[in-house]
This record gives sequence, structure tokens and C-alpha cells, in this order.
Amino acid sequence: MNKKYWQEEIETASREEITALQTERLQETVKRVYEKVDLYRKRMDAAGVRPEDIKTLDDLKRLPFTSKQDLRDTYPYGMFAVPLTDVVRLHASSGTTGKQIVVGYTKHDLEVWDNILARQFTAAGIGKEDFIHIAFGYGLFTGGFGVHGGAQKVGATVIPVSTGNTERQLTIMQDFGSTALCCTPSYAMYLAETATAEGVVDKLKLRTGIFGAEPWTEEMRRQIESMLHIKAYDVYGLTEVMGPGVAYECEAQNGMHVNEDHFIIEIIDPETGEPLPNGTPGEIVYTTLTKEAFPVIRYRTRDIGTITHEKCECGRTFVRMSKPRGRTDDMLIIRGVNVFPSQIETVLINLGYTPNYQIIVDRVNNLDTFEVKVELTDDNFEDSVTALARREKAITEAMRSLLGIGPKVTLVNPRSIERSEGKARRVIDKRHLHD
Ligand code: DLL
Repeated sequence: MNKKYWQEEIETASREEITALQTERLQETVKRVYEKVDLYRKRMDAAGVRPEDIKTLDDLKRLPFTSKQDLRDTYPYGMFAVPLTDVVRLHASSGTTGKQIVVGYTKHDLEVWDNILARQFTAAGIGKEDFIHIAFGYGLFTGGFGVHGGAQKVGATVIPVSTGNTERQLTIMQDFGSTALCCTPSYAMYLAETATAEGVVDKLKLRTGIFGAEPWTEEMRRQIESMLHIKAYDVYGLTEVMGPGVAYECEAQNGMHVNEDHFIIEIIDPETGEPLPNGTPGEIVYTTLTKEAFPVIRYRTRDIGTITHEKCECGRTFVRMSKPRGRTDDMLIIRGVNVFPSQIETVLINLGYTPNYQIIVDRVNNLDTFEVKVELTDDNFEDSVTALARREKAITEAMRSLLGIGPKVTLVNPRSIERSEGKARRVIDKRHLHD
């Protein structure tokens, strides 16, 4: 019988206990970064705030924000808070745009990381008996090694496949008996489609999946669950803060618990930087509380989400963050209307399509054009022009009623939209190319 909690005492601690622990750890972190990292000292001096001014959690808002640009400006090691001799691992991320950033971990940081992933696996009912198939990249990306440590920690049998070679992934799953799959949701979808096409779904022993690293909707979750006959959990994280495991989903599948003994989450108005009340969507900001090598203070993630302190049926008391609905830099503004890829995905799945789509935005004669390519499946494939036109119109209308603007919809052949082994590229915005 697997454990219900990995570290019950802290995962179910009272709000008072969590606040006391966070306050103490925040004070230590702020003092440390002030002493060790030039950027934080200069920023805090400029803002007229000193480490001893941080008396309660409410004082957090007096501290300046940090951003990806800060990491780029201090590349490679300018924001490390320990001597490099204490750093035992580096990871990097290129993001979708711009120069890569690099982060580091001490031995203690890795222990923390293993434990928070062990919390995730345990919350998803995964333990010693499981064969954890890790199809996240093991390169400098945090996904592979991040979940790997936690998978070993719970005593499961780890299968570190990494990304790529879908046929081989399916063979390994069948031969080795993988029971839990870890990868991006878009790759899970691709594996599911391939397994279905080859008629091998019933030969798989999969029962659970832990997916993350990119936004995905509830509708996509249901689709993956029904195609692979598994329960699919969401895991959130980012390189700058740790990697996967900053927040983890429990059996309630209703938001992700933030590991509050290691991180503080805030939601701010992306325009004004002001904190927003619980339940109001805004930009997610994270502060680390125990990171030694690479602490971050008020890091602006650009992800958009909400938090709730409502009681969770699993008994965990950590605050929950919603599935991020996208990123501030993911949000398209098309003819003045805000459009998130997740909205498009919801409409498509509700109408019986797969989440294989591409949004193409351009500007012609100073007017934004908005096109969505949608893939047909073998089941709904039609070759009559009228039938296709009818389908395209129905999708356009459904999107218009949700978004306020209707895209030109083009239906394309099954399996013709490029698949991703990592994060899917759903948006092609050609407008900045002309600027
Ligand atoms: O994607 C870390 C990770 C690996 C998370 C494996 C989960 C599983 P980055 O490459 O730095 O790190 O990208 C971080 O990915 O700011 C979000 O925009 C997005 N993201 C990560 N998890 C989720 C999720 C890893 N569950 C960026 N839902 C973040 C939505 C997610 N978006």
C-alpha cells in the first residue's frame, strides 16, 4: 500500500505553522541574497529596503521584483548565492525566445527537489510498485532529471527514456511494463494517438501520468485520460524557481498545491505590480525560501493564474494554484481582442477535435489576420467540400461566440500538423517579423 502523503506533517500543517515557517525562511533568504548577490543588494538599496525591514510576510511586497532579463544580464553565474565549488548541478533553459539562462543547485537543493517530486508522485498514488517512464528531456532541461530524483526517492523503478523515438517509447512501455508516464501533455497526446493507431493501448500497463511544462486544458486532460485509460495529473514548475515540482496536483485534480515550505506564491496585476486578492487572475510571482545556490526573490513568471486557500479534500493545506491558462507573453492581441491558445483548445475539444491545432496570426494592410488550422481525425475525416465547409463554419462560429472574433478555420489532414516531443508550438505570430 503506497503512502497517502510523502511528508504528512508539513503537507497538512496549519496556516499558522506555515506562516511562521515562511516568515523565518523569508528573512533568512533576504539576508543571504543581500549579502551574496550584487543585483539584490543594489535593487534593495535603490528601493530603500533592508533585510531587517522584513518582519512579516506582508513585507514581501516591499521587495523589488526580478525578471528573466535579470538572469540574462547576469549570465552565467551573477545571481548564484554560493561559491561555485558548492554547486553540484547546472540546468539551463532557452525559453521560447532569446538567450539561455543557467541555474545551479547545491546538494541540499537537490535533496529538496527530490522530496517535492516525491510528494507529487505520492499524491498521484505512485510508489514502490510503479515503473516510472520518464519521457521528459534529460538535456539541460529540468524536466527529466527533476522528476527522476523524486521517482527514485519513492522507490519506484525508474525508466529514464528521455524524449524522442515514439516507436521505441511504445516498445519500452510494453516490454518493461511502464505504469506511470511523465512527459509534456502534448507528447502524451502524441503517444496516445500512435498507440491507438497501432492498436497497442490495451497492451500497456499504464495507469497514471504526470504531465506539465506547458499549458493544457481540462478538456485535453480528459482526452488523454480516456485514450490511455489513465489518471492524468498536472505538475508545474519553471527553471528559474527550481524546475518541475514547484506545485503538484493531488487526487482531487483541482488545482496544484504549492510547496509552501520552499516557495511563496503571489498573484499580481501585471500592469501595476500590485498584489491581487485570492481568486483574481493575475501574474504568478514566486519567491524561494530554501534554495541555496540560486535563490530568487519575487520572480515574475509571466504565467497567468489564480490561487485559493479553500480546503482541499485530500487534506493537504498548501495553497492551490489553478492551471495556468497561459502566459502574459502567450496572450495574443488580435484586432484588440485578447486571445489565449487555451481558449481555442477548449472550443476544439468540445467540438470533438483533437488538440492538434496551430494558430497563425499575421498583419495584412494594417489589419490582423487570424487563422486556425485544425486537424481532422480518422473518425471525422470527410472529403466532401461542402461537409468540410460546414465544419469549418461551425468552428469559426463557436470561437466567435467565445472570443468575440472569429478566425478563418482551415481543416487539414489527420497527422499533418507537426508533433512535438517536448513543448508544443501552437502559435505562429508573423506580425513581429514585419515590424
Ligand atoms: O517546464 C519545468 C517543468 C518540467 C515543469 C516538467 C513541469 C514538468 P521551463 O522550461 O523553464 O521549465 O518552463 C517553465 O513552462 O513558466 C509555464 O509557462 C510553463 N509550465 C510549466 N508547467 C506548466 C503547467 C519547465 N503544469 C514554463 N501548466 C512556466 C502550464 C506550465 N504551464
